[in-house]
Parts: sequence; structure tokens; C-alpha cells
Amino acid sequence: MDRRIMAVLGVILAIGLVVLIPRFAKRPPEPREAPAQEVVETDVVVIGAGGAGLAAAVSAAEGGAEVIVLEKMPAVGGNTLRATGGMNAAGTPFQEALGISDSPEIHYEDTMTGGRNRNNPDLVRVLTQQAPAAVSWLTELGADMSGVGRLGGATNPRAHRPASGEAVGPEIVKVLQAAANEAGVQILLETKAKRLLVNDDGRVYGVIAEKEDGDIQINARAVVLATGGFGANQEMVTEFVPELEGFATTNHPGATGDGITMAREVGAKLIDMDQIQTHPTVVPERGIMITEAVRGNGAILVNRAGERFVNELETRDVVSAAVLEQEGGSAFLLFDQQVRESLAAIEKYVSMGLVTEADSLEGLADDLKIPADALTETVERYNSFVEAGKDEDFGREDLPVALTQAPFYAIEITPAVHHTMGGVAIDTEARVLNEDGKPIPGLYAAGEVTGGVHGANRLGGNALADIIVFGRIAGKSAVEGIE
Ligand code: FAD
Ligand code: MEZ
Repeated sequence: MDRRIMAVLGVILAIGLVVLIPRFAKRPPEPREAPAQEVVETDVVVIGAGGAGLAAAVSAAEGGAEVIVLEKMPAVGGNTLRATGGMNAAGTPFQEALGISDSPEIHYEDTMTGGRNRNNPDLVRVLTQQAPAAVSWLTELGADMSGVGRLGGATNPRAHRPASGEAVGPEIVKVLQAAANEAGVQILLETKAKRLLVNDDGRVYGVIAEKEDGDIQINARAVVLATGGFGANQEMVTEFVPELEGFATTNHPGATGDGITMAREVGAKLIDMDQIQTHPTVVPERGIMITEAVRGNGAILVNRAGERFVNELETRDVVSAAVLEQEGGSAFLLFDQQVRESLAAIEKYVSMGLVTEADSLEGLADDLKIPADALTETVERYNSFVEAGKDEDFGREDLPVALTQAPFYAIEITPAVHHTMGGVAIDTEARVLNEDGKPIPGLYAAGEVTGGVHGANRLGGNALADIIVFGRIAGKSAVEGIE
């Protein structure tokens, strides 16, 4: 062959080798992201510093573990900090002191009925049996849980909160944060977990998180997911329940379902994702929730015709649907001076300018632009039911006070997205389950990130019981599961 042809063929062959060999050679997989700038080792890493995460962290530290908590927001607390009406527990000394006879069995039945029996009965047993101990634990940590009120769907008053009727969430977060600090738990704020680390045996061994100055890898012997629900993630809410498009939310902005996404990526089973609760009494446009405790302490709901339209202490699904059926899709929460004085949480609504106040029912009706005759007649009829101890119109069983003491107050309300009942499947030890119902080694979860406890409809007051009971269990199980 001509030398020149040989040379040309040689060049073509060389170019071919340069181009093709790297394509077919076995290359290491593309790194998914740049290596973390900082690598840290600990026993237990907890993701999320709301009530469930702080309870898990304290419980793991009590078990002797070194614990790091990651929190993506600039402050701890999450939705727990917003909790107002109370924490359910049945058979507590605080109920007994107030002469309230109740039991975990009745609490169990109420929870299953309220959840339309879609709840996991094993988880509900644990919730209701351990809730009194959870209240005692918070009390020992310094929280005032001695006030007891009634919330929707509850046979007996069992929502524990400060005696003054102030919001319960800040009280709980305050003592848990102090206990975590005391126990030497390290809390990293503005540190957002983005991916769980899994080894070849399928064991979760840590997490990659992002901070302002770069990524951090935390290697841990156990990981607890406590990232809360997804009530502030409009896209995710409407993916599962399209009818909720356009609804406001009561949730803090960090409630975006990150833990559910991360758990799904490592094979966790998700349940009840389409079970999303609206809270019936939220101020339109503002998204500010007016606690159910206002109704529990005696307020009623009236529509634009000045009439009651529902048992105000029915479960949230029923009350929300009834409000949406009224003219304008909203209604008015109406109460008197006695109710105001019974609950310190109301003062915040007054100071925020959310409350219309008048010296008489006629004056209030004028301000609300609803018929005064009808409103007066409605309140008089309701007051007669209170006196007789029987609500002949809607069967409301708890009728604490007649609305007779001026001034009278009203707040316009409408339903908004409040609680996501679905999430990561867990067992009674708070171990995260895979699609086959088997625990994923090294991974635990507690709180609103999980599904199964509340079924189709959570009862008011049961979320706080859930996060403290299962938060403590998750922390304990994480320590016990360390290999
Ligand atoms: P959260 O308290 O929301 O904590 C989760 C934390 O994880 C947040 O701080 C979040 O920022 C953080 N996080 C999320 N993603 C990441 C990530 N990728 N990396 C790091 N951190 C992350 N329930 C009751 O029982 N009684 C009540 O009175 C009551 N009142 C309520 C009032 C309001 C306005 C609201 C919104 C809810 C109320 N609830 C109440 C419900 C209850 O507060 C919540 O269900 C419960 O507090 C959830 O606790 P959690 O610890 O699971 O989640
Ligand atoms: O459990 C709740 O979400 C609750 C009691 C809220 C509230 O109305 O205060």
C-alpha cells in the first residue's frame, strides 16, 4: 500500500481510538454533586427542629447518644411553634383535678372515628396510651400543660395547654429547645437536608445538607426524619388533591414535604398522601388560623343570613364543608366577652385587628352587614339550648356558656389547608418501612412527615400528641438500633 495512504489510515485510526476508547471504557459513575466541603460524624442525626425532631433529639441524648439536629429555617419550631388549641391526652392528673373522667380507650375510639377508621390501629393504640406520659414529660421539662379544653370530635375535654389559654406550641418548643441545649444536642440552623446516604447493604448512614457556605455530609449511625408535612407546598398539595387549588395555608413556609421526597428516594413506602385536612376557621386572605379552642370555649358559627348552620364542634372535615356551602364560602365566628376572657389566645387576634367588636348584637350585625333580627333570634335560641343543656338544631353536645355578655365579637372565617395526614409509613417503633413493609435499616421518622396515625381526618389536638409520643419513640429506637 502506498505510504501516504498508510499514513492517512494511521491518523484516522488514532483519531478513532481517541474518540471511541473513552466512550466504551468502564468509567466511574458521574458524581451526583460536588463532594461535601465538610464531613462530620455523629451517633444520631435528626432532620427538622420542630416538636417531633426536638423530642427525638432529647430522647436520643437521654439514651446516651451524640446528636446533631439539622434545621433549614433560621429558627427552630416549624409548625409546632404555631400550635395553639392544645395537646390531647386522656386520663391525666390535670383532667382529674378538673373533675374530667376520660381514658385512653375513649381517646382511641374518638381518634379512629374521627379518622373514618382509615388510621393504623396499632399506631393509634400507641398514641393514645402514651399521650398522658408525653404530657407528664413536657411538664417535667417545665411546660405548663395544666389547662384543659375541648376540641372538635372529642368525647371529653382533653386538649392540654397553659392554664391561661395561651397558645400551647411556643410553650412546648421553649422547653424542648432548652432540654436539647441542656443535653448537649447540636442544632445547625439554615442547614437544609437534601439527600439521604445509603450503603450497599441498604442501610441509611447519613445525610447531605446544604448551608450558605457549601454542603455538609453528616455520617450517622441512625437518621431520624422529622421534617413535618407539606401543607405549604401548593404544588404537592394540588398534585394529590387538585380541588385544593387556590386555598390558603395555615402552615409555616418550611412545610414543603422535603422528608417525604428524601424517604421516597431511598424506597420508603408512602401512605394516605391524598388525605389533606383543611382547618375551618382561617381568616380569608390572611391565612391566620383562629384556634378551634374559641369554639371549644363557647363560640358559634353564623352565616350571612345570621343563622347557625352546623354543630360547631363537629370534626374539621364536616365543619369545613359546611362553611364552604354558605354564601360567599365563608362565615362568622361569634362570641361574647366571657369567651374572650376564657382564652388568652384571643387577645392576639384582637391586637392583630382581626376581630369586629360591638356593644350589642344589633350593632355587630350592622357592622357585618347581616340581618340584625335574624342574628338576635339565632343567639337567643342558642342561649336557650345552653340553658336546657340540649342543642335541638345541630346536636352540639358541649354548650359551655350562653352568649349574653357584651361586648360581642365576630371574625370572618373560611377553610384553609392545615394538616397533611399522609406521609412515610412507620411501625410502632418509628422505623421507616419500605414498599414490602420491612424496616429500612438506620432510618426512623416521627411527626407530620409520617402517615397512618390520623387516617382520613386528624382530630384537633392529636398532632401534638403524635409528635411528642412518636418523637420520643424515634429517638429511643434510633439509639437502640445503633450497630
Ligand atoms: P414541624 O413542627 O413543622 O417541624 C418540622 C421542621 O423541619 C421545621 O422546622 C422545618 O423547617 C424543618 N425542615 C423541613 N424540611 C427540612 C430539611 N430539608 N432540612 C432541615 N430541616 C427541614 N396540632 C395540635 O395537636 N394542636 C394544636 O393546637 C395545633 N395547632 C396548630 C396551629 C397551626 C397554625 C398549625 C399550622 C398547626 C397546628 N397543629 C396543631 C398541628 C401541629 O402543630 C403540627 O402537625 C406539628 O407541630 C408538626 O410537628 P413536626 O415536628 O412534625 O413538624
Ligand atoms: O390540632 C390543631 O390543629 C388545633 C387544635 C388547631 C387549633 O385550632 O388550635
